[in-house]
Amino acid sequence: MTESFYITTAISYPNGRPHIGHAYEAIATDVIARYQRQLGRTVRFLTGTDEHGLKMAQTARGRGLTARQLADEMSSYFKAMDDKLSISYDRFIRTTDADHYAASQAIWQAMAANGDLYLDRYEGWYSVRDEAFYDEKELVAGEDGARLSPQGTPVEWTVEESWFFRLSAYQDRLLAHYEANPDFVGPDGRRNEVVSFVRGGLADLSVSRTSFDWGVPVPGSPGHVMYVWVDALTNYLTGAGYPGDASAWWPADVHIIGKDIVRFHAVYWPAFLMSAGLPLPKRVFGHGFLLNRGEKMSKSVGNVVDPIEMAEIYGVDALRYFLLREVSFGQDGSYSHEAIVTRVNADLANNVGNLAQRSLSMIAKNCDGLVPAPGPDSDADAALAAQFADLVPAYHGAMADLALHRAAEHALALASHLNNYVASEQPWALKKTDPARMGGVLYRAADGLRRVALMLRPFIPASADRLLDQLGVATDARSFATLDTGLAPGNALPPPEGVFPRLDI
Ligand code: ME8
Repeated sequence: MTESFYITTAISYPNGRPHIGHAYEAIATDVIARYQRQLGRTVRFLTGTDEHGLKMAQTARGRGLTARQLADEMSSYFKAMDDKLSISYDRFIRTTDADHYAASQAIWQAMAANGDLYLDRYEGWYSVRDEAFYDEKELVAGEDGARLSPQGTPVEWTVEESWFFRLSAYQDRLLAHYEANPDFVGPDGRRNEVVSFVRGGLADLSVSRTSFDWGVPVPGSPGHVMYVWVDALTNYLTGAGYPGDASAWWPADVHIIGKDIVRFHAVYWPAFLMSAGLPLPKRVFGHGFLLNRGEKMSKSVGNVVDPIEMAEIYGVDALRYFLLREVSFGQDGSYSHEAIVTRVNADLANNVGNLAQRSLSMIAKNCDGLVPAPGPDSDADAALAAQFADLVPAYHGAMADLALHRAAEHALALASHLNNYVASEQPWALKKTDPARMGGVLYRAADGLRRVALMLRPFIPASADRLLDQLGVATDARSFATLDTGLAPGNALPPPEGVFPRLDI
């Protein structure tokens, strides 16, 4: 049996079209999923849309639609974005799916059976934009003196009968869990925020609403629908087969989410799971926000850039590569047209593309298109091998730490070393003097390119596969298990063609 790996994105609110922040999260998660598959693991990758709640109900009303109609329309754009961006999800879940209602009601009943739910009256501040309840002490003053959530969104005073979850009872168990599992929340800065939030004391959480009906009905409590975050978080269990046998996938290996929703995933979610007697996810990782030239984007500000349009302008792999290489995973990052063009041209067109161009066209011209024989190692060859011996483990280490930008950087460093190797070994000058050595140099360049392509494949799947096609690597020989299985001398290669077009400024 191969080891399994279960990975999820946040599920997005389909109250508008997807923006580049949604694309960023989907791509990052996809890179990890593809990497794990390439390691030989059996991966389940879940993504989808979070369709209930007041925000959806209000947006729909504003557009003269039912919430269901709005969700149907917008959810299809999220799925189309994923398909456009080569997101290799195994299921696109919608929280309006029938099995998700069953899972949400089952976890509710498990929490109730554990004595953690009670009926009371909620009086407090609610932000529809964040779908979150806030304490008075968390609020900040807006420019006109109005109360705003810590995220800067409007809040309204809410009074209604509500079911409560006994979150206060979980403070010690949560703190013990963070202590015993230092990797549970990442990156470290987020973990510290979570720990100090929980140390500050936890109030019980309002977990049902009666003022609207767009949600999962609370079992046995007519008029109550679940607070949207209860059903939203449960999507991860639905995707694993809960309330049936979920053990093939659950607990999840990692939830990839944005930094603004770490509290929901690292405090509420583990408490719900503890209450229901279910194992906790192994890791919650909060990535940073993507800013347009340093400015936060949002649907209300109106500076949203359509990720599908961007993929059409730059190319899917170029966009994927840029976002993952340019932004330190876990930190905020900025993008601009100039930054994309500069990065893609330097790394893909000039570095990897140049290496492919040089090595493959010389093999086509000077070796009859056949993979040459490596011949004995020179000192330069040993130095090149030493660089691989350093950087390949560094790449895997960075991937394991979710330092995705660093993993890409290591792969690119190898491409640079290979270009330098070709430049100093000058195979073109060896053509007349030492054709066997020319073949040896080209062999090492091409085989190095093969390894770089395998390492970049999670980031730029289509382009890496085209490189591997040109290197004559069989489609079933593209896992990391084959990394050290060199190209077979004598194998005939297809005519080379450019894979990384240079972008125009
Ligand atoms: O939060 N840059 O949905 P959502 C990077 N439904 N990531 C961003 C971003 C940006 N500018 N803007 C948003 C929700 N995100 C809930 C999640 S999960 C059980 C429920 C990220 O559509 C955001 O942090 O507002 C979140 O991880 C995801 O996009 C969906 O955001």
